[in-house]
Amino acid sequence: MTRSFLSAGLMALAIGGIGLETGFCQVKPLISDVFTADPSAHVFNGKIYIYPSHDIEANVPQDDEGGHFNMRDYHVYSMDAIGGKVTDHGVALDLKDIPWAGRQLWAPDAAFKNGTYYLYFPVKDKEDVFRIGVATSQSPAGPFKAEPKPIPGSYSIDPAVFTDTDGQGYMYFGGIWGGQLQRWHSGKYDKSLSTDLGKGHEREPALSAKVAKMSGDMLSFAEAPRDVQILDEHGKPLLGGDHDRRFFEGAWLHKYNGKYYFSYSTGDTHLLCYAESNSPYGPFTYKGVIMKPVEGWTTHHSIIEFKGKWYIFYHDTEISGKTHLRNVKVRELVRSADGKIQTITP
Ligand code: FUB
Repeated sequence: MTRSFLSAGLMALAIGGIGLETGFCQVKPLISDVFTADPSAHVFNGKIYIYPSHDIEANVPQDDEGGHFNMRDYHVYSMDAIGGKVTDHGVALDLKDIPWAGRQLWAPDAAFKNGTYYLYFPVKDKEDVFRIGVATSQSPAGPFKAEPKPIPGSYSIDPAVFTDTDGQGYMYFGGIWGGQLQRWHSGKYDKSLSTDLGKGHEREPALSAKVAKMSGDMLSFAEAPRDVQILDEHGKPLLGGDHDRRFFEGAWLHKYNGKYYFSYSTGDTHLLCYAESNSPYGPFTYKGVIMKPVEGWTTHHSIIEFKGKWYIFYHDTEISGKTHLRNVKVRELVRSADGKIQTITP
């Protein structure tokens, strides 16, 4: 349950290495008694809360759609300090308590508004279509109670809810391949469409993550989801064949010095990248790689500010060596004076 997370001396060197690529820092898993992944971190009431996926060995054979990621509940974790004790608050939400859910509780996120905490989660419904649900609690640690239906108009995976400085919430979501985003091409779910990487569409604009403004009660979308467009250095949309830069899954949004930073995983090329905009809706301009590939197929992260420093939470497969049994980690995110994020080599 409790781990200190790094080899302090080495990490201090890495943190001090502004302007250099970090690559020599040994970061330990934050949690080692269960497998955890996709960590969405937030600061609530002066503490860090982590909302990860809870990986289990469900003995489902690996398939192309991620059937082996067959998770059944969520735990919430908290920390008073980076490097301090990690507290497991127990089961925050169980699949059996979500009336509309079928299988596969994937990467969640959380938000707070007007005294209520919200847990957002993707799960396949009883027709095996990913939808995004929401559950509420009076405590950031849960337990959370799921709403009886998924968020109307929601689909695909990996919700990330960003609350702007004016209090307005936005949900970023979507994931290609196992996340089913390709099947929503027409606005309706089309099972006959392949979920692969869009062969034959390499020269077309890449599939986008989605963003929607949240309603005042944070339980629904206030508008139809829009595309999160990512442009290259010439102002042209990234193409489907640009596998090192285009969006795949695992969206996150943070604000730094008045600018919006959209970050995401490139999936099959295993990078965490980021793009910048003056608006939460984008368009975002591609800026670079935040983290090179970790051990394991998936890579997924969140970024928070805590006590004046910025941190990236992410996962790898250090403990198990298996792609569906992951462990979360944290390390400092370093920027140069112009806001550029330094690439991390895990
Ligand atoms: O944990 C299941 C899926 O793997 C997540 O939803 C993706 O982001 C990837 O990390």
